[in-house]
Amino acid sequence: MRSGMVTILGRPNVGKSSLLNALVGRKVSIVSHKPQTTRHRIQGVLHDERGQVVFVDTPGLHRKAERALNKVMNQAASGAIHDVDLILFVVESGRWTDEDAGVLERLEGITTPVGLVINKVDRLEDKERLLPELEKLSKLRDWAFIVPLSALKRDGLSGLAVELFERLPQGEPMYPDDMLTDHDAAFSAAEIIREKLIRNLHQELPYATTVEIEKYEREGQLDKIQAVIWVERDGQKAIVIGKDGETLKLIGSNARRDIERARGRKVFLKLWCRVKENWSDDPKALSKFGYSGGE
Ligand SMILES: Nc1nc2c(ncn2[C@@H]2O[C@H](COP(=O)(O)OP(=O)(O)OP(=O)(O)O)[C@@H](O)[C@H]2O)c(=O)[nH]1
Ligand SMILES: [Mg+2]
Repeated sequence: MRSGMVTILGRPNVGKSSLLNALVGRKVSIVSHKPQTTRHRIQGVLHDERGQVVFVDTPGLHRKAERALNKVMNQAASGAIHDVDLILFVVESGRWTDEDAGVLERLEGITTPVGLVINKVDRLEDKERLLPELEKLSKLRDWAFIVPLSALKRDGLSGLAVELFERLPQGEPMYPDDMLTDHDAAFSAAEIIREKLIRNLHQELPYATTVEIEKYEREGQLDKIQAVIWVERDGQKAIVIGKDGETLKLIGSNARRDIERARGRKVFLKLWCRVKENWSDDPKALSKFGYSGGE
C-alpha cells in the first residue's frame, strides 16, 4: 500500500479546489469563478485499492497581500510546501501569468518533488496547442511529471492518480476509509454559506465577508445552525440583506440545501448579518474567525 500527503498549490482561480473535489469524489472544498475563494487549508482524502492520498488544498498564492487576511492566506499556502511527500503545482492551460511565475519562484530550492498539473484543457479549442505549451512549461523546472487534465470534466484524473501512487512512499493509511475530510460539520457549513455569499454578491464585497457559526445543535433528525455573516461596513450589511431581505434569504436557502445534501440530514439555518469594522485587517478578529497561517 502507498500512503502520503500531497499539497495542491497555485495562483488563485486555476482550479485547485475543483481538482481536490474531483479526486476525492465529493465536494470537500468550495469553488467559485472568483479568485481567492479558498481561505483555509482543506484536507481531502482519496481512498483507493492502491493506498491513500491525503490532499491539502491551499488558498491561491497571490502577489498583493495588503490586508492581514491576505497575508494569512499566503502563509497558509506557503506553510503547506514543507513536510509533504509531493506538491502539485496547478496552472491554467493557455494562461501563464506573473502570479504563476511568483508561485514557481517560491518553489525554488525545494527538495520535495513537484508535479505540474495543466488544468482546464477542456477550454482548448485547438488540441494541437497543447504540445507547444507542454514543451514550454516542461523547461521551467525539473518536474516529477506533467499531467494535462480537466478537473471540471473529470478528464485525465486517472493518469494523475497513477503518477501519484507511483511516487508516494509505502505505508499504511493514515485515516479510516470513510473519512473524506478532516473538517467538522460546523466548519463545512460556514464554508458552504461563504460560497453562496461569493456566488451571490458582486465585485469586491465577498472579500469583506466571513461567516461564524454561533450555534450548531443536533436535534433528532435535524441540524439547527445559527450563523453570523460578518461585514466591514453598514453599507455592506445593507447589500448582504438586500431589498426586503431577499438577498439574505436567497443565500440562506441555497446554503441550507447544500448543507442538507452534505450532511444527509434536514437543516434549520438562521442567518444574521453584523458589522465588525475592518475585521479582515485585524489580527484579533482573524483569529476569532478561525483564520491562521500555520498549523
Ligand atoms: N473550464 C474549466 N473550468 C474549470 C476547471 N476546473 C475549475 N474550473 C473553474 O475555475 C474556477 C475556479 O475554480 P476553483 O476550484 O475555485 O479554483 P481555485 O484554484 O481553488 O481558486 P482559489 O481558491 O480562489 O485559489 C471555477 O469557476 C471552476 O468551475 C476545468 O477543468 N475546466
Ligand atoms: Mg480554492
